[in-house]
Amino acid sequence: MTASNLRTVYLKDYQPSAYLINRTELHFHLLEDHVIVSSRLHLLRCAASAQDASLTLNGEEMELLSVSIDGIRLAEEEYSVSAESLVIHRVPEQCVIACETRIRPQENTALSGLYKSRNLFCTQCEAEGFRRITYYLDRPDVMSVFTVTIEGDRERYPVLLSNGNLIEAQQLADGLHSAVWHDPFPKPAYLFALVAGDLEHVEDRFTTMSNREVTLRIYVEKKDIDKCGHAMRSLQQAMRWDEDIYGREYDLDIFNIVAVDDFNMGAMENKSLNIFNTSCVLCSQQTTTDLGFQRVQSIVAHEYFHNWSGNRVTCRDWFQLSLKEGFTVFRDSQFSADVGSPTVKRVEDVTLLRSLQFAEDAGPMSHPIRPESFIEINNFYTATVYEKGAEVVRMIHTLLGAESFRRGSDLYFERHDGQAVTCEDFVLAMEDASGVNLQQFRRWYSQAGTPQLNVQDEYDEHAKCYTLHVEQSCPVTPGQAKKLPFVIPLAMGLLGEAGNLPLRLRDLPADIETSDNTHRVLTVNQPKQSFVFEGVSERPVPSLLRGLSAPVRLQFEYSSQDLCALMRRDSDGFVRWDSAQTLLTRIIFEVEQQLLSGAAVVLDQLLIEACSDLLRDHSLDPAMVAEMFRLPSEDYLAEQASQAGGANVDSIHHARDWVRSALGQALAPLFLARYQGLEIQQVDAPEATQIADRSLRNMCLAYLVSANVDNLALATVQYREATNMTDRQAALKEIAFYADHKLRASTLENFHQKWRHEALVVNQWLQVQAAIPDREGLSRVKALMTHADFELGNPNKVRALVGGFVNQNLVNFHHLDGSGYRFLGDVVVKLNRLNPQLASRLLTPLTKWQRYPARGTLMRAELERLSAEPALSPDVFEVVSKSLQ
Ligand code: B3K
Ligand code: ZN
Repeated sequence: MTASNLRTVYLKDYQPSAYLINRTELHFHLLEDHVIVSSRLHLLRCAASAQDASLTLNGEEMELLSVSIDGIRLAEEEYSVSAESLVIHRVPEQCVIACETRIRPQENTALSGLYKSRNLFCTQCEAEGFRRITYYLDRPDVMSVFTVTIEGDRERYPVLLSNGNLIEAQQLADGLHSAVWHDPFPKPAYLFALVAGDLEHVEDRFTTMSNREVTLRIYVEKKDIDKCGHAMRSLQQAMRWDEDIYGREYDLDIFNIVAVDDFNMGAMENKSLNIFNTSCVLCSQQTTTDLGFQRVQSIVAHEYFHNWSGNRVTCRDWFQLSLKEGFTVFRDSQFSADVGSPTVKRVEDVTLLRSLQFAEDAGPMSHPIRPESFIEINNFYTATVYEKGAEVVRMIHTLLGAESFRRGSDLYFERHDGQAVTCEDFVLAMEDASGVNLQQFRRWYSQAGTPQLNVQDEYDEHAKCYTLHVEQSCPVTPGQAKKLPFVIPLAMGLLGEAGNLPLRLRDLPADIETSDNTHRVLTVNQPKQSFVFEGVSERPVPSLLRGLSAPVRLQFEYSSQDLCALMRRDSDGFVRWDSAQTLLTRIIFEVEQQLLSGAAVVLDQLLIEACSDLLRDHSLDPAMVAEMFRLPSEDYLAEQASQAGGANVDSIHHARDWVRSALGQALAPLFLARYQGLEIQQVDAPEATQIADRSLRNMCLAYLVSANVDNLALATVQYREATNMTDRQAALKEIAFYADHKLRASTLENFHQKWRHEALVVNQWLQVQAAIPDREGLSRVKALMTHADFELGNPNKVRALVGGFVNQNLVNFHHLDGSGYRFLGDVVVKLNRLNPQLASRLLTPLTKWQRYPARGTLMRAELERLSAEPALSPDVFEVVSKSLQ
């Protein structure tokens, strides 16, 4: 693919399809070096386009064996085939088009369409993978009822699965067998799935709210059959939750999940046949960290929730992707908050949003949650579409309130069941059900960039009046020079000496009452606005943007004392954490300056005191204490620094290390006391209290080791005696980062020996090593790429090792000799041929060249080198060319 034959697709060009496919019949004959696919498409021309009788079907990477209309084979001059389509010149208004094609899943390294993951046939069709299976109208607004027959070798592929219900299974001659699946729900091709292989399954049941019995199955390789319990429980929990909170019931008698090793992302919501990356299903205390368990729970729920938000109501076109993804991420984070700790969940989500999405919004790929154009849609499964999309739905929830929001979602599902719709339809349903006008709010869908809120305050002691002056702005983003004001819900409170103050807002209609009179949500919708509070008896510290009530950056001149006050005493748990983060970030930057200028460096006494109180207070949730001690990542710090002019990775790294070590030293006895005091009982599956205790305990360990390498003795004992992967991996990381060469090598070797048969644990082993920030960083990664356990064809391994290096090992990736950039460029060149989606995702760190003044030229040079590569995939081409603009 070269730039010349790449096409940009625009939202403004959307046209409804000229044809419908009411029914789709597929037959797959699975063979060892290819697959024969026969299709029968029941086609109907829409009246509006009756003048043109030609039909263009999408199709890539396949060999057409025959095509017929209503049983009559077409002659060669009646159709034309290109690398991307099959054009049939004359098609009757209603007919059955039948195609026979040959595809080669065994050679499909892009993992899009039908491919082989080891001995397993499986599919990934979203966004445009179905066109690599057969010629089709591969667009989400063409919805069809599918009947699928799969025929294959009985021994090699005893399990044959597709969407919907199994309606027939047959033993055939020559060791073959077949299965016929029928899905009664019309669906777009991107939700089609097929699996064939030698799998075992666990089975359980769910009784729906209207008393229907649903069979639930999780299919995995035999060796993993004991690792499915957590995913199964999560599925049942999610099904119940969706009934309770959204009134959504499951609609078929069977729901299957299949785990595959080679998968481009986490999981896929195919109708009744979800396909998952093994990393998002399999769990055991021995092999999976607590974070891993939580990830499985939320992804199982996410994919299940898509059954309504995505499948029953789907997207009209791919520009509307956030319609299903933003909404479903919002739903899965509500679920995780409900079944766990809401504040911890919010902290995790905000951390992700700020480090990934804010960075994306500030970079060359910045786009609104509903993009206006793309070259390759796979490049738009982004933090913006997913995470910012979820924030936009969250703001609607805040503005409407839970009850009206539920009425809005009921109306949306009822109005659009079985349809392919737009973001506009979603907003309209919310407006219609609530009576709230969202006209100006809609700008969140069309304007890119992270808005900035500048807040100043003023206190009139005499009049007891406190005023917040709020100003909003939004930076220029590619193609969008001018922005109009957003609607920004600003959740807030005011903190006084004895706690949060009651709020009396001047000009607020008397009838608006909130249950908590110390908490309000202000609506910011002008470029500049002032909010006046009356009867404020003392000068308060404002507690702003509680829960990150909008995806914006907040600027307020807090003193360190203010931040400590909020951190200790605000009633809002999120603001307490956020104030700690702001303070830590500020201190790291101060230390960075002191280290650079050679000035004496001392740790702020205020911070030490506030942190020591946190450690002493046993009434606090240990998970929150751990979060408050978690230093902002180097990547996030670099992003913050770039907002203020530019980032220096090396000095950020040293300053962050210095702060951790100084804080560790200042509070060593307290860290040790908490470390030793948190004795954790081992049970089968991790419970919330255990997870919380473990996270604080391992945070204490990290500070202790930073303070004094002698404390590695604690890590060594913990590594040896750990009864679960969370503790073992935490200890391993400390040893890998800080131990001498001998201890590091022997521990890593021991870990590998013990776990080399568990692919997912080997990935953790690769990832830990990829992130070690010592001088040998890059050579270690290069050596590991030749290790027998590394495979470039397996996305999990590439993400662990190469992704771990370029995203987490900043000092090595950004080495001033350019070797890190060259390394990434070389990997991307190889992957560009094998797996373009993966290649283009790995490139993200190079796109941030504007952040690093001293390195920008080198980073750009690597992008230039890539842009000169022949045969760039559309995926890589789009990211490289937009980054160089
Ligand atoms: N919908 C899929 C993502 C598909 C990505 C295609 N490149 C998983 C999810 O978001 O649930
Ligand atoms: Zn999704």
